[in-house]
Amino acid sequence: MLGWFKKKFAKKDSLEEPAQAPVEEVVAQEVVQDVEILPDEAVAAVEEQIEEQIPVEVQVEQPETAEPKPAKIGTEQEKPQAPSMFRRLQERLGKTRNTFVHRLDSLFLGKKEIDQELLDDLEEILITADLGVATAQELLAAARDSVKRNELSDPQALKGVLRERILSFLQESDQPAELVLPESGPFVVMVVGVNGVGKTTSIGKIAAKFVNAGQSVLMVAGDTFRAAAIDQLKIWGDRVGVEVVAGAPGSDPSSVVFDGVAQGVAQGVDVVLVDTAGRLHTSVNLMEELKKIKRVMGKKLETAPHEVMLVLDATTGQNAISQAKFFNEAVGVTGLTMTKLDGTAKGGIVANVCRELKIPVRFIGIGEQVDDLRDFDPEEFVEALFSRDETAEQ
Ligand SMILES: Nc1nc2c(ncn2[C@@H]2O[C@H](COP(=O)(O)OP(=O)(O)OP(=O)(O)O)[C@@H](O)[C@H]2O)c(=O)[nH]1
Ligand SMILES: [Mg+2]
Repeated sequence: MLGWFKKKFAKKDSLEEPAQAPVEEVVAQEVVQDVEILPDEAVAAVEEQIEEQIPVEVQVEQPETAEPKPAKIGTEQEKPQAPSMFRRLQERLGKTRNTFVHRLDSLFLGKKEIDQELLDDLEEILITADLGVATAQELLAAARDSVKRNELSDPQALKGVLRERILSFLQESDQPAELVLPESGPFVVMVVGVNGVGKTTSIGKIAAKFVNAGQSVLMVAGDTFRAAAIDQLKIWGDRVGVEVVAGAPGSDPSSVVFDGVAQGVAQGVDVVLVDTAGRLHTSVNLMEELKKIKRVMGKKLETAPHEVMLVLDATTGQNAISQAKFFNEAVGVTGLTMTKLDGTAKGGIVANVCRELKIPVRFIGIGEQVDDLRDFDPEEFVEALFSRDETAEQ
């Protein structure tokens, strides 16, 4: 099943070819510089719960794939010869493919039967790919079962079993789009997550998706903690042609969000995307602030937010699970965006997150360009992970 974006909004055309990418180097640099170290005293509640698990330093690993020079939106610049969307996904998942699927292939190569040694090696590969211990055990149990029941003797067939199981984990957390989208009025998405995971960038990319699909969008700069955070969202607003509601740096985020939702309702926009801080002043509890923001937007529009989207950085591996549990407890997470899958060999975390949390993954980030945020499609994801390279080249 497809997520709400692809089901309801995506124009068919926009799924075939990537939109023009407006990421300007100067902005990318600014964003990188803008990432700060999480102060020890800050986000006290987060630290209490997931101490030593939050990434204290954001490492922006550059994808290895050479990218065509991005074009700006609204310019006549020729579109680069983009590889197919699927091929690109496959390329960007390259690190995970190398440490997971390619290792599986080497493991099975020349093996005629499934023995204990093979299962032990398999376990190690599954855990290295960050599928998580429990998920890995479940996959192994499924494999052992099949072997016991004599359904499996060929190691290559075992790969098929793993693939099916992983797909079922990804599909388990999926849900119909209708459960999320409002019957009328703006669709309000509150975006949360610890610092540096890619909230603001993802909001910009999601805004671009809606704009491409012909929807009217408003973005709200609910991260008032740093002036640079407001500027960053405004830059995205300029790029994708979307208005940004912002207050003065240091102003009360809840009141900015209230005003933003009010403006969205008054203007009758289709979508309101609310950015929030990943950290706050030392004296302020982030989770309490987020709860307040959520409450306050509900005062303006009773059903809002329709989606509390947690952004998780795939490079943080298993910490993503703890973060999700913590945010879920505080503000009730209804959808996930997994960013930076291009920068990690641990892409198995997506399956682990789906299995552990049962919260649907809406989008995956596979790079820094505007079209590098992909609607999450479990079947496409599994296919991109498991298929042979030459399949993509056909
Ligand atoms: N390679 C890669 N980089 C990404 C992806 N998503 C976001 N980034 C980069 O991650 C960095 C942090 O992104 P932001 O959007 O500023 O993160 P944030 O969560 O808003 O951070 P705070 O506002 O500080 O809490 C930026 O350099 C982004 O370009 C992705 O999918 N892949
Ligand atoms: Mg931000």
